[in-house]
Amino acid sequence: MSAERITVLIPGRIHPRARARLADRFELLEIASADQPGLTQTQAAKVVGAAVSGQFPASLIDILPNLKMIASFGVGYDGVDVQAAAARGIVVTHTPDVLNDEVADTAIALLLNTVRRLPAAENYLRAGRWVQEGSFPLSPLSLKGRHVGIHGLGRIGLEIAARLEPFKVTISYHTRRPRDDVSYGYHDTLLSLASAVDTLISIVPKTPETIGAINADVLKALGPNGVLINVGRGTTVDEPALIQALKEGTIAAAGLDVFAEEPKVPAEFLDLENISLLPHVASASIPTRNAMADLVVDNLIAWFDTGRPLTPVPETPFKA
Ligand code: A2R
Repeated sequence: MSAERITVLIPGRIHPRARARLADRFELLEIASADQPGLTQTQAAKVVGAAVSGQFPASLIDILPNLKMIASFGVGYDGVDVQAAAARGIVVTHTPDVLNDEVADTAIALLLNTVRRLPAAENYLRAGRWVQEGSFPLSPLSLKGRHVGIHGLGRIGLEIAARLEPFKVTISYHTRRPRDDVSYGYHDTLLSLASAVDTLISIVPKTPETIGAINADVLKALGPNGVLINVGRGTTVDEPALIQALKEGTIAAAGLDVFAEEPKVPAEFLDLENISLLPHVASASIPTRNAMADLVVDNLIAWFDTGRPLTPVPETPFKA
């Protein structure tokens, strides 16, 4: 199939490098919002591929009779209705692996920031308080001797574990199925993992099962020396339960890069000193986001040139 005259829909904004490369190769149809596409029937009928960073609901899939492929930006693809796509035989791709190192690096940075209160220490220096008030207070917590539980030991979780090893912490994990290629201790429930460890790092996708999984019981099990780090999806954490746990000392501290309703962050988090907050930047370096953008485009090109997508999601596997 020639790629030259294929129309690719872009609902909302996408990385500029992805847009520029797509414009070189395809006819682009850009709409402001997936919710209110405002397409004529003729326009909708021309759309064969799509590139998206964010939401691609079933309501949009339904009005595109000739759609064959949706290339989603990011490893998590919870914004795309993959069940609706799969039911129509539409392939969905995502951008796994190219962001593993960046996200794992950020997870370790956020862990150290949270445990050692390094952002607060820098703010203290910048505010001139070192000169006026003397040394920054000692951090109540240390990474030394901790037992870290990883919630989700997939592509990124494994890289986080590898980076933790030189810190001489003990490592355990919870996934639905144990891995046979690691020697870390396995727990078949999240509650069991949280009871065994004092530090929990979450890196799981947003699914019906993971929504609210880190709840009041899990936080209680983590305990008063407990530290929670979330670099996966904000919806995994019951945010009101976490706010209460941080206020009452049920756990010691938390570090979050992700939130349930981004970019909104609950105001109570901002008032707490025992939390370190980042605006969903785990993969947000120029080189890594460029690699993700390239994989979006390369998936579309590969699919239309060879009929074979590079990185389909498990729900829409490639079938020859
Ligand atoms: O449960 P398993 O054996 O399929 O292991 C996966 C685990 N996982 C879960 N663990 C506990 N309870 C669940 N309900 C559950 N669902 C999934 O999460 C696996 O170890 C891990 C996901 O790994 P990957 O599919 O390789 O994803 P990757 O590339 O590490 O990214 C993780 C997530 C993305 O979906 C984005 O939402 C976020 O990180 O950036």
